[in-house]
Amino acid sequence: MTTQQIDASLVPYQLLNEEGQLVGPMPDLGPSPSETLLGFYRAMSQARIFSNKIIALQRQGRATTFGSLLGQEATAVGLAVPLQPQDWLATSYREIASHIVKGVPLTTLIYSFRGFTPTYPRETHCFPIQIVIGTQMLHAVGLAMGAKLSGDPAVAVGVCGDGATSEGDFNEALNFAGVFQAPVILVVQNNGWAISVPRHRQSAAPSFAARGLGFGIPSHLVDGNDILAVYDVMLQAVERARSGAGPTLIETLTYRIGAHTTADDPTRYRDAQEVASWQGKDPITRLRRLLFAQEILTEAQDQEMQRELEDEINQAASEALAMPPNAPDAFFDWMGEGLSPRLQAQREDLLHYMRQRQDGRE
Ligand SMILES: Cc1ncc(C[n+]2csc(CCOP(=O)(O)OP(=O)(O)O)c2C)c(N)n1
Ligand SMILES: [Mg+2]
Repeated sequence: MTTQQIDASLVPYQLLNEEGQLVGPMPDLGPSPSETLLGFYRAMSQARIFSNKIIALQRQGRATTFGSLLGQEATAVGLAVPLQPQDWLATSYREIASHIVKGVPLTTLIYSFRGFTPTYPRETHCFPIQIVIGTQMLHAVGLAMGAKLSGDPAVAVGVCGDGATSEGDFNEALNFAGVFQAPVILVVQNNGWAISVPRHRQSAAPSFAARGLGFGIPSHLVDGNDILAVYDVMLQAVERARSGAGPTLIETLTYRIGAHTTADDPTRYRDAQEVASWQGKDPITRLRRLLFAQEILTEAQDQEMQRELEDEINQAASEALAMPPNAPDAFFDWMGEGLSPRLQAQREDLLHYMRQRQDGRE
């Protein structure tokens, strides 16, 4: 199926159904399709183990508040795989798996969830998670425009949630991207909820993808629990942007299986049956079924892979927990190439405040 045939209607584009059966042509998986599929499966499994690990660390008082990734692994991995090293990624807190695919080390991520300045390697072209809802969509459009104006072949990707679409920033980002034909892909990860606010409170539009059309942006509604569909649509959108054909909006329809964050209790506002019905659409189970049916993976190999991933994450956690805290003003060093006079003054204010507190204790 080509981009033109995929539309923003109410039927999400799907290639791998809930039973793990192919219902459309396999997308272009490169020279070793089996390896690529195993890579998808590995990255999604890793994201789930990572999420469970940080939640466990938070419960032990060793990590900060954390938003569960459970159930949303296909979107996060599928959107990141088609990106090249020079491409920019600006996401919310729900796309840690995209950051891992983009090359951010596990130790750096875990360290940041201890509450310290995230020291993402510059060459990953990946911004640390954005907590201020929706702003990263503007950042992505700005990065894309910067690339376009300087003749750099990079594209940019901005990812936000369904709740973020009600922010002015989201609408400004779409409008600017459409008018100036920014080489950007804007992804709405629609997981049904914005903390306790259900999706129908965000927009009366039939889909978030449908809203893109009003901005003159080609838009697609995709099954967000189907990694093949997310990857396929993203691959085409990245090629479009890189060829100078402009922006794309993608809505990935998924579901937040876990709590909003470790500070939330979703049993107070949502129906257990709704959660159970989405558990039956699990993105990892779906791909596992396909891999087993195509004899790309066996039960024993799967268990071995899961063990290796657990070991890798436990090892990274031990390293991250042993790292000394960076200075509270370190985040100024990661804001950009040098500091503006205003930011420099803010840094000095912070240092002054910290000295005063220190003096007060002595
Ligand atoms: C500008 C702003 N307003 C409010 C909040 C508080 N807040 C944190 S998460 C959240 C809900 C976001 O929902 P959604 O965009 O659907 O993302 P999800 O958490 O479901 O991935 C809100 C309102 C915030 N972080 N930033
Ligand atoms: Mg949401």
